[in-house]
Amino acid sequence: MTISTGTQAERAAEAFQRLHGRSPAGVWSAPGRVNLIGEHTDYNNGFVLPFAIPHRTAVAASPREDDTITVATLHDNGRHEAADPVRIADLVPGTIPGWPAYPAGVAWVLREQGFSTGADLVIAGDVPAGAGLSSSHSLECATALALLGLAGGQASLSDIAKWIQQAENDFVGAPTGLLDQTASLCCTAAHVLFLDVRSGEADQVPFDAGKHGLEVLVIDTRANHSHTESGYGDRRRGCERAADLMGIPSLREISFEDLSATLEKLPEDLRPLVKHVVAENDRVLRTVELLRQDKYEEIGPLLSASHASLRDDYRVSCDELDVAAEAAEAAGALGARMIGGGFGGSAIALVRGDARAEVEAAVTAAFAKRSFTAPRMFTGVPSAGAGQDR
Ligand code: GAF
Repeated sequence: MTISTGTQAERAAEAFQRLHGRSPAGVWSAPGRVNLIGEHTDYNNGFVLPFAIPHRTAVAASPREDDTITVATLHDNGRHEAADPVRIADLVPGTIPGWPAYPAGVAWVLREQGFSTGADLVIAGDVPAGAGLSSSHSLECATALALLGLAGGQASLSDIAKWIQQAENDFVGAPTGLLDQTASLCCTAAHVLFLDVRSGEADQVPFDAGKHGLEVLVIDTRANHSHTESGYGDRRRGCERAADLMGIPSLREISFEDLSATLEKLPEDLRPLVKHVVAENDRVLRTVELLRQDKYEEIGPLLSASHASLRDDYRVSCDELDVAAEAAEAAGALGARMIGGGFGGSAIALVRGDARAEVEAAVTAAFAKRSFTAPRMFTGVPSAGAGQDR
């Protein structure tokens, strides 16, 4: 995986200096995430268990006198790409295509919240795009902190997360939940974040796989994914229809004990969706319990059960994700699963440190055998959440 020289904050600050001929007023950055378990549960008011990865997006920023936002992003080859400048007053949902929609959406939602500052923004990051590791949310979180910082605005992290969700849903047009931005904003090093989306309660659970001789191997399958396409929204609407039919606010209200009885009352096409969500919530609770008891190896089967459920019931996996999970397990991983929205992106495998090389080789060989693009792998180390770098 490419990691550019220097921290992303340094790269962003240097590029800002080059482009604008002055130092930025500040630099803010936010990480991508891995979700250990709890997939497609967030928009059902359920449980998630993410950690932040070391890969980050940094935004160097300075205020402007007018209400214009300029954005430039730095590529790995050192070149930059500038978006068309936009006036904050003119921002309208659905009108900006491609990556500039993310920072523009944040400026739009902050305007709606009463925080409006024209700004020059320069972005540098190493969260792989389209890899299901939340590169777009890391950009949105860093942008939100930068614009709020320039405006002198104060807001709680949970409010900022909800605003970013609104920007993503209404401005960008991706019907995503709260998992990614909450992870990027609230995760801390050496912990997984146990978030109950219904209550908003978040608990930092210590997570040190290394202490147990284990690693979370992240496998970027290089099969690109996108949440603006219909697969994600279809699943979300199916869940909402099931909750409506049951006369409940969300699928979170269904307990694991009541699952079988509930499924009988639902039309056949909705049953697999409900089964996945209710069982996945239960798997998150069991994972947290095992981690608290220091029984790390025992979470392996829960990860694999999550993958099977996402593949067979929720049907959001794809060949590359299945091959990654199967090859990792066949080579000795204790458990493996796709992460994020699916239809591409990344998987994780829980591996013993001494089996890592074998697992990596097996996944690489399985991909070559199927003529898939070679995967990229790195160890997922729970890292710091978003903040101001300078
Ligand atoms: C994507 C979305 F952005 C999240 O909100 C979440 O629904 C996830 O897919 C699936 O758990 O990352």
